[in-house]
Amino acid sequence: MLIACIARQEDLGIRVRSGAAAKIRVAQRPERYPSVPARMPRSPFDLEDLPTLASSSMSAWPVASAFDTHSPEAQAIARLFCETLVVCAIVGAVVAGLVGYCAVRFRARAGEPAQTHGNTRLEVTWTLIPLAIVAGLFVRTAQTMGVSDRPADHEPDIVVTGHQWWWEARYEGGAVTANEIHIPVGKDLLVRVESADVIHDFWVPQLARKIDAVPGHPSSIWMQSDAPGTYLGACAEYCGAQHAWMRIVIVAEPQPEFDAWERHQREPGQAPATQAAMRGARDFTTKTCIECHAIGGSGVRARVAPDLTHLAQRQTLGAGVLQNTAADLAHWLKDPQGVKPGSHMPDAQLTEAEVGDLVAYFETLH
Ligand code: HEC
Ligand SMILES: [Cu+2]
Repeated sequence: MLIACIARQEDLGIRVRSGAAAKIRVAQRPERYPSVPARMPRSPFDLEDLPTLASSSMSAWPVASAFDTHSPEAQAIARLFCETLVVCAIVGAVVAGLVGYCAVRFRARAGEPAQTHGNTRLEVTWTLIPLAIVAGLFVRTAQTMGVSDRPADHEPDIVVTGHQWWWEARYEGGAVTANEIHIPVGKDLLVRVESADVIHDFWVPQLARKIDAVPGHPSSIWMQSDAPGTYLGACAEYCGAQHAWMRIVIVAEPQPEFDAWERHQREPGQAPATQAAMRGARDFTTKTCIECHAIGGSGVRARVAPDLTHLAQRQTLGAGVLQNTAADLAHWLKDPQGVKPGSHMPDAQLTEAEVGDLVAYFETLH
């Protein structure tokens, strides 16, 4: 199956490399596929076109494993999965064994075999055993849900909203951020998950269960982390062109550090200090950016795009497609549609100088 799958990908000209940081790379297209015109936006995986992506995108980050759990919720789910797998493996082995046994024991022989009609004891046995297995799994599932899926009992600590193709996070205290969500270690947080457009799915496998973000129907999950660290998640429900670049970074830190971070997030954006940054701040208000983006303290309240008030503190741009460096930021501003084709960030046709000024301004937004 796996080999067939890899063979198929090779057939399509996609080379698969192994290892933790495996990346899928589009190699030469076979003749029978029409070649893509040079100017057409391509996938971010097309590393030849976008050399800076190769080194900086989050595809180089190891994908989090659902078995490397860091919260009681995730641990309960992983344990239930393993138990179910073991039970199913035993059932599979027993059934395969019996099929093999019967195939040999009752194979075709000369003459008419003895005819039997029903065996009550056997039939009761093979009804009761599966019933007991299913009942057992039901009880374990209900117990697991008691840990991972408790009902909400207070107002959410964080409201996470899925957008095509990024995540907005609003904290109870008023802090707002995008794609990178800080949490205090060891605290069980109630997260309300909403959607601004289509169905997304918020999934940080190491910390919590999966939950759909359904438009008009908020859902809640409990999420916590037992150790400081960075936990990666992703959108787990196909939601359009850039579904693959809808990553989540959860930064779990000790309570005092989290409190300082949250307090800082509530502060207005830093005023530009240099000439370039001042020009950048002006461009931000004159080049349509303020129609979509908010920078706290500048009187702008737009909510359709990531809040940029403390952009410089975040690790990634475009929900993981780039890292937040000056070079990648310039790349994004120059060509958002080349970096993330289909993204709702329009190409503002900025000049080199405008891009430089905006980068200078954004770099001050700590
Ligand atoms: C029509 C709405 C819209 C306008 C206008 C707009 N943007 Fe955006 N911008 C977006 C969206 C949506 C995203 C998120 C894209 C994604 O990750 O898919 C984004 C992302 C960004 C990011 C990355 C933020 C992050 O945290 O990942 C920066 C920086 C940015 N825009 C700057 C600008 C600047 C500068 C302008 C003006 C020249 C501008 N934007 C104009 C919608 C807009
Ligand atoms: Cu998605």
